[in-house]
Amino acid sequence: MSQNIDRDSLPNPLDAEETMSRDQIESIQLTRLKETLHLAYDKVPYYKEKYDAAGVHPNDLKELDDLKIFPFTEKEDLRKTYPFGMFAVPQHEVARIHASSGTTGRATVVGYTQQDLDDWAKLGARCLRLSGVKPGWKVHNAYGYGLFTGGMGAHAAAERLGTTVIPMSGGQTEKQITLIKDFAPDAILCTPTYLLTIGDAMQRQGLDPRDTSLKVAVLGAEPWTEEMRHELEEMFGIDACDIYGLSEVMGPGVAGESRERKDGSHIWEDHFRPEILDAYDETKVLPDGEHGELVFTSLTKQALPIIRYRTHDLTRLMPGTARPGHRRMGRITGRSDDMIILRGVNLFPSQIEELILKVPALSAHFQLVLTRPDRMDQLAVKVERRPDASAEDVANAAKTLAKLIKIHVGSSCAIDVVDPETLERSMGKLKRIFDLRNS
Ligand code: DLL
Repeated sequence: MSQNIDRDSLPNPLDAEETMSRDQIESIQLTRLKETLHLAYDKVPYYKEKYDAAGVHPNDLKELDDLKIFPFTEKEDLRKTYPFGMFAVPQHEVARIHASSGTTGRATVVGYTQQDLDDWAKLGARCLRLSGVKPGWKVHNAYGYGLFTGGMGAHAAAERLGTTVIPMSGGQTEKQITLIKDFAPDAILCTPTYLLTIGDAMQRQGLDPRDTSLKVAVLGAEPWTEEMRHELEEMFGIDACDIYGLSEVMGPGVAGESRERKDGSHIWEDHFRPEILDAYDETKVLPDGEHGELVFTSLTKQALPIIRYRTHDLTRLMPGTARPGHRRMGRITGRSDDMIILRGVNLFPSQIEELILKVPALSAHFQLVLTRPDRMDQLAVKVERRPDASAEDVANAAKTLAKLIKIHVGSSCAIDVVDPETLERSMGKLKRIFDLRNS
């Protein structure tokens, strides 16, 4: 390459909205919320019918708090109107379509105008910048390209920031490693469990992941814990930051985390209005700090305005820090549809991940297997031992983990410590729960 310059000298200005005060943000939110409600009501018959049936009208919104009188939108609404029934613009104005396959039922289809794509890239770029990625850096993108929003969403974000993007996509782990060695990227974008897969595969090849050029990883698309952050940071000698998003609301980039603070992801509130619902009573909107289900309303989207969309992700809202006008979300502790109810006790895979990583002989590769022998639900935690753990370490580890789960989660379960490399590896979003109760 000819003439390399000092990359730190490249301009990297914040968007004006990133530094706005809370009052300024809320004033923008109110204006945009009114516009969005009118757009949905006027252009999407499904919204009109729903609002007429509920006896509400966009003009009923006088202040931000009035949002709570409007009905929710669910994934099911998008399924019912499959494929394009909730689009608010004619098809020729839709510049791109993505879809999420979901595990059950029809795919949900989402669309973007050119302006939507532009906003998406801008917000994704804000996230990467906040996570320490700089213009001029090389960015290895291992989110899957295609209908999934991860690949193309992260790609556009990295391009917008002014980085050199390596559009590797997910899978082909050996090739990922070759490119990381040869192209020497500064940052990697992928799911946390896929970064673990890459790190493991490097170690198997006799490479130390700490020797790569990587400085930052921006990880999301699935729940992960502080313990997993620590694991990956130690393994690669990097800073690992969170990025959050979902296709129905936009894709990756709805919220992003600061490299310096690592204190949760800032939601870009000039484009989205978040709410937290009581997980047991959906009519109750909870105050900041309280834990419940995250709900989003888009404020600028043209092709697919989405009002009070129930994410089923469980978290809480906290005041902004690195970007004080924009609130942060805590880690997603689980999805309400990923919750296992085991003999009356609720538990999430992330709770088990947290406990497994407290036991030194156990690795972060685990699965939860549910069965129902004799009509009694049973949970087995299958977890790989670390390669250097002795037989004695393993025996103790199983007992320790069972005890930790009993104390912290409140249920008994079987622990099956298996050899390294025996559980299926993640290539993107990892499936952790295997429910064999009805098979
Ligand atoms: O996963 C978008 C995305 C791609 C986000 C790449 C970040 C990075 P969906 O396939 O529609 O979109 O899945 C959305 O994934 O409701 C959460 O349950 C989960 N999720 C996404 N980001 C995070 C995160 C993309 N940072 C669903 N932490 C969401 C925890 C996450 N869960």
